[in-house]
Amino acid sequence: MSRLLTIGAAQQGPVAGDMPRSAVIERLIDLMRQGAEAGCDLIVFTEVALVPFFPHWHMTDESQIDAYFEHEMPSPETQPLFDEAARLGVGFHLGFAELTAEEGEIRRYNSSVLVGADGRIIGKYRKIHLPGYDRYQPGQPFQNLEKLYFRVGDLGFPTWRAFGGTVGMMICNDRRWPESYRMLALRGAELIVMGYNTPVHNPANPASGHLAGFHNHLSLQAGAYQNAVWVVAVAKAGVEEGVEQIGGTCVVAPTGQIVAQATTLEDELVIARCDLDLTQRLRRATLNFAAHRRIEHYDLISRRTGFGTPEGGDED
Ligand code: ING
Repeated sequence: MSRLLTIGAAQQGPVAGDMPRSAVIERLIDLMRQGAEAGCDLIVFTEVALVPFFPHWHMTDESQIDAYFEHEMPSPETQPLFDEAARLGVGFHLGFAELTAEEGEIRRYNSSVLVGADGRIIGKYRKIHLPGYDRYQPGQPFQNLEKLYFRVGDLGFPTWRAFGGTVGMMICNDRRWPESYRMLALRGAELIVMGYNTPVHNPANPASGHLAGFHNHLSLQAGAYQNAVWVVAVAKAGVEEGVEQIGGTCVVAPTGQIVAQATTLEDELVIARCDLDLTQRLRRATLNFAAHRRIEHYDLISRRTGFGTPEGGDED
């Protein structure tokens, strides 16, 4: 029996700095309606979907910074998206900048929520791998100040039973770290959903711009194949507030194959029918962790030679 899930990866074009949240929500509702008409069970929106990716510029005024955060989810401004999901009977994933008061202090995270077809929140994730810097970088064409504006996520890599399978989330830079996929796979994830804001130009490695799209798909395909998991990754694409971002929104099968991908840098719905049972077939064969994976043997060599030194290498 196949557990088929029709997923809409809702790539988003740029969000202009003066675009009100209500206008962005209208764009998301339009993409959600397209998906519902096409029979989608789940719509995946991108990272920090409601505002421009503000870590790309330096701010010091706290009220200016906090205007980019959601102080509650849903809020009166985002509630229409939740209401439309319930009306259409479609679940969704949404990335947003989260501002919360916890343990007597204000905390800010790069977060995402998974929402059921009834419009109720199933789970939340907070981005763990924050790239970039915690202070202004002089001389750069744009910044990446996620370490300045966000705290490291404190929820780990949870998974939830939802949409007929087991679902997990990660966010953007998490996809470049194999541990993100492995932790979710070890917790049973059959589907991983995420958004990303990825500039073409990486100021930290200026010679890599032509590889931005390749490294995006490489990370996603490797993670999907090496963990036998469906991966849906959604871009905020195009030139947003002067920063050119890659598109490449795609759905990757547990075999590592890209089964659907975006062709534009604008709002574009990419649809794929995903058989969640394919993950189980692969995990009973090549990727059978119990039968083939031997973590108790991985560090035998390094224990003999000292961690990180080649076998027979001279101890310092
Ligand atoms: N953006 C980028 C990403 O990981 C980046 C940051 C770009 C890191 C290019 C390394 C190379 O896709 C976010 N938001 O994490």
